[in-house]
Amino acid sequence: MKITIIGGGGRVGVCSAFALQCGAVVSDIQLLDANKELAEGEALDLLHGTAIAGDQRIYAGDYTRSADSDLFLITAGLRRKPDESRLDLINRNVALFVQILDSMKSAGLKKDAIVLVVSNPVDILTQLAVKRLDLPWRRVIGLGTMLDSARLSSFIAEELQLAPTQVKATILGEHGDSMVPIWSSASILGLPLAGLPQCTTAFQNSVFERTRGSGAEVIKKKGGAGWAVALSIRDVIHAIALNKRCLLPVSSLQQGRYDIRDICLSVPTVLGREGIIDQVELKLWPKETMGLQQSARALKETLGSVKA
Ligand code: 2OP
Repeated sequence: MKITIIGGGGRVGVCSAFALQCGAVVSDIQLLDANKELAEGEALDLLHGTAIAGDQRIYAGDYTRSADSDLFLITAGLRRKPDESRLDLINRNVALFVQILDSMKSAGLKKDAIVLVVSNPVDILTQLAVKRLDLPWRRVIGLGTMLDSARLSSFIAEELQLAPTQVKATILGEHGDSMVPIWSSASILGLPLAGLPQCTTAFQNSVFERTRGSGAEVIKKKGGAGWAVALSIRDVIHAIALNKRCLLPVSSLQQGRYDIRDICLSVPTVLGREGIIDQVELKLWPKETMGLQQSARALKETLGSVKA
């Protein structure tokens, strides 16, 4: 499976390339970046490790070499300033994102190509991609709340001194301020997390607030996310490459689950080789469903102000 990373010279793009190299599932990783020299340097550095990591082809390229890509990973974009919300970022990123989509189209895409959007605000840009790429909505996916769910699970494990891989806490909705923690299904060893005495409402609120603010926290401390977002991206790409049919909280154009439609946000979504197989309306607490619908309203309001 050939992956072309648009923004491949940037932090998220490079970390994703490294995560995919270590995962040794995809066959080709092409780095595209406005800074050609940087993309070439990163591709060279990664190439040096192919004799150790696995038999993959890793190279810097350009749009003319991307028409045969099975999956386009779009990580290019300007980063938020620490005090800037993702949605504020939108107008600074829309022009760049539209240019990327148009370059992909003019270079040509395979009819079964899949696009994974990471650039922020990811839900809005995913919707833009559906609109402009003339691809079936099932082939355009946003990273959505994958990273938020990983952050929440990791913070819970750290605070409660549990094994992080055994903590399953999901966030749905917007990858942004209106994201919704799904405590009704949070579990450890498949058992309700709420059963732990330390997992009080106060604990839940504080660990969620930390999660919601951690994108900005990482930006403030080191300029932007890289490692955990790359692992989230790797999991989505491997779910597609290996036709896993697993359920992930990724963003896509809603078709009516939870009574939400015509906006991109994250609901439980079955992923396989053809992209989105299904969106699943798993039962939530009433306040969680309302939170999801509020998230949809917030995103629709913003979408209305986007000039593209
Ligand atoms: C974050 O939350 C990159 O949007 C991503 O850090």
